[in-house]
Amino acid sequence: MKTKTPGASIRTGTGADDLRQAFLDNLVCALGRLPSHATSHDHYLALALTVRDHVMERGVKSFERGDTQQIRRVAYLSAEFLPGPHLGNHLLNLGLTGTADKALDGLGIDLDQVLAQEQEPGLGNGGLGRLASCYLDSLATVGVQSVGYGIRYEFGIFDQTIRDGWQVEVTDKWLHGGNPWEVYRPGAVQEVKFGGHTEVVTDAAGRSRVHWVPAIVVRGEAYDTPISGFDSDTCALMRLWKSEAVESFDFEAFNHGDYDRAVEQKVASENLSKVLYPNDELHRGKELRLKQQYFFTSCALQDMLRIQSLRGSPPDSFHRNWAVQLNDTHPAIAVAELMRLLVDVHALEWDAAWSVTRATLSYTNHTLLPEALERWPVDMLGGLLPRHLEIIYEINAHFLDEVRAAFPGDDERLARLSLIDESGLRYVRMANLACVGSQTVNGVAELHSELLRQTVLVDFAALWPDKFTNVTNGVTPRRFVALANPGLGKLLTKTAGKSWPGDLDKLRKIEPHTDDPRFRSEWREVKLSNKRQLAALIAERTGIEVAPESLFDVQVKRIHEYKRQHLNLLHVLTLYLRLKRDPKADIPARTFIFGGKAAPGYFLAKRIIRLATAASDLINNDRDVAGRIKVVFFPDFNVRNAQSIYPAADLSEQVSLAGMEASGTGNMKMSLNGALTIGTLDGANVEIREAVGAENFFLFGLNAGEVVALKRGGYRPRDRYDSDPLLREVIDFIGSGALGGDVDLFQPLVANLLDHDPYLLLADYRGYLNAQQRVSELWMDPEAWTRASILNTARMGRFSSDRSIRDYCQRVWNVNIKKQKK
Ligand code: 6GP
Repeated sequence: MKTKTPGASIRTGTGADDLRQAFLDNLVCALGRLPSHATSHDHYLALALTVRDHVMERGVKSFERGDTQQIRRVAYLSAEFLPGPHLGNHLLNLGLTGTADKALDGLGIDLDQVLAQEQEPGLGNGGLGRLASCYLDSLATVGVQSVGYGIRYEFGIFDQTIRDGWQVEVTDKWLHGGNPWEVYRPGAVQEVKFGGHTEVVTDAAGRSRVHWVPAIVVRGEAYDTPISGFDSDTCALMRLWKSEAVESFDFEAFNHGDYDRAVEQKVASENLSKVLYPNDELHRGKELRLKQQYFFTSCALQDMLRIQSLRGSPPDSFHRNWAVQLNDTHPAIAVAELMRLLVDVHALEWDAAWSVTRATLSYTNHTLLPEALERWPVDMLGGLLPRHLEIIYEINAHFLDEVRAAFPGDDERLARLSLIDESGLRYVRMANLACVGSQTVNGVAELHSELLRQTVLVDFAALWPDKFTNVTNGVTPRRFVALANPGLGKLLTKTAGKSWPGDLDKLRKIEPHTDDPRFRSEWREVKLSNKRQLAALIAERTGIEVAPESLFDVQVKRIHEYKRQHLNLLHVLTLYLRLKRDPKADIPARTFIFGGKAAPGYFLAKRIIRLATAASDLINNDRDVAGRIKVVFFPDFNVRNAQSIYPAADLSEQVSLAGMEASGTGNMKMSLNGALTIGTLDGANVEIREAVGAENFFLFGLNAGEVVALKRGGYRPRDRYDSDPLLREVIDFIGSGALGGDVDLFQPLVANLLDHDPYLLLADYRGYLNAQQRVSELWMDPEAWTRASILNTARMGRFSSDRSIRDYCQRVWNVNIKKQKK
């Protein structure tokens, strides 16, 4: 019998008394804790369970609506998610922050202390995973039915500590204190096969079918985390898969006393979802990584088929039930897996299945870095997924026929487009597979999408120009402004009304106040207060005292040569040397703040961290500098720490070499919080500069075209060094042993810059110094600086992830947005 979900239940009353009662009930009944004995962590768990009830209720109702209305749902397949702490964000979205504060206050409990207890799920490396989480937030907010499918890694990204100036990786333990947000779904278990061989069999209708006889089968168990939307009755679901053995142990081996073998299978199966791979080169060609990708992709597609069959919808209408987004190529095996499920399991004919597949999938590319383009050795893929290799070959055969028809006699083009790289050891090219199997292909900023069409995917763009589009990234203003920067949030609400978090173009309304001296001074007050808070946190985490009145110059992101943290450090050290030479130099006080993790196996990135910490030690303790510049390496940059750092930034460093950063999203978060950007024409910087106005952005450096031309013409970094005394001085200083006390320490960095400089730091050095000089000059005029800061925030509305999601709905998913108000 079908029953309707009930209305508001007694557990989800929204008054302070209701919340307090539910909180106490959870403390006692769900956690078994006496209020008098409960710790802050118990309080966190009890409040989380209380808030979860509210989110769940909305989730169930919105899911039911999706079923009755047969709405096309969006499935966002992503190997990474970085949601950040949930509790504060849910309270904000539900409009319950004040109520919860009051409810706890009545019990003598401090909400902030409770919020501080949450361990964030670090299930991603950086930009790509955080974007996935911003998108779930926005999907829920704009009212799109959606599921984010991924992996429930037992160990996420490592925690970073700094010891003797070096990054030390510490195991992440996000699940140790229990995870109150997730719900295990026994009804959604899936089986995933690996290895073995295929056979041709005759089915009941007398047709031949391919049957895959696997060597092993693994269970995928679903864990659901609801993601609330801002002022919305729709919830998104993050459904993460955990791998388990089908059988706990092998009884036969057990009975023969072979205990190791008895549990071998179990251990191997569970290893699948054990750990997130850091995004360095080491994962290339790692079999376990391919297993992870197939594991979650297969679980997701099988789950989608299961859900649609509950709606009574047949497999050949899969594309009408689901729009599936491939977040980079990590889930690209979906192309072959969906074909396998439709043809082998659900008995569709090849052509029909292919139409369905292509009408379902779309692919987003997130990087042009050649080393990040995934390809799997044919033998490895065929060994793990024998049926998929057959399917890939068949897709390729059809596809290459199409290419031959379009470009007769062009064998080189054929070789480039082929799903199989045959130039040496044979590989399956995952980006090619994703392009062929998708309806739409997009990059993540205008420049990036353009470069995709001109370089990495140029042959696909020639073949199918209409397949290509752009969706510029966005960020959620809920977490990154309203939650992270309540001071600014209040001022924005006072000036622009309360709807801005759900309608970010409303920020335009503050623009007329730009020249109001009172508004400016309130604006400065908010920033200063954020900087005081960050200064306190910096003192707590690093022992370094910084002046809140100084210019906070911030570069926080993954450490990578192309992002050029070392260019920033060249500037820092140039300033330092200038101050040493000329203690009276007119340099306004600055605090340089760095943060970010280096992939554990990335040698030069780790040296760059060491250079930052060495500069920090030297400069902060030099009496001649007397605190005029300070350098901080803020350890363990993650979502929670980011929320403390972005609101305090005056200057946002976005200095990647043009053509390398697909989009960037930290650039958006800081500008939205009133920081001015110093940056190159790279990724979304181009569009941010257009939006905020060129006069409110410090531009420098080569553009993408000039980079290509310079490299083609034979770039010689040593010539730059020879011809620029300032540059020579700073590079010699780094190599001198004055930093870190060891002459050899930075030789690899110096040699890299002088002999290769693949990211053209030396070419951009002068332009960067000049732009930094302009920064200092503007900073010395606080009124002008404040004006530019206000305009940055006012004009960033289009970088809300809500806009990105609307773009996807229109250009990619063909999904209507009907926001239902509560
Ligand atoms: C990142 C890009 O480097 C960054 O520019 C972009 O903003 C972000 O994706 C979101 O689109 N890429 C990755 O993190 C990655 O792993 C394979 O790409």
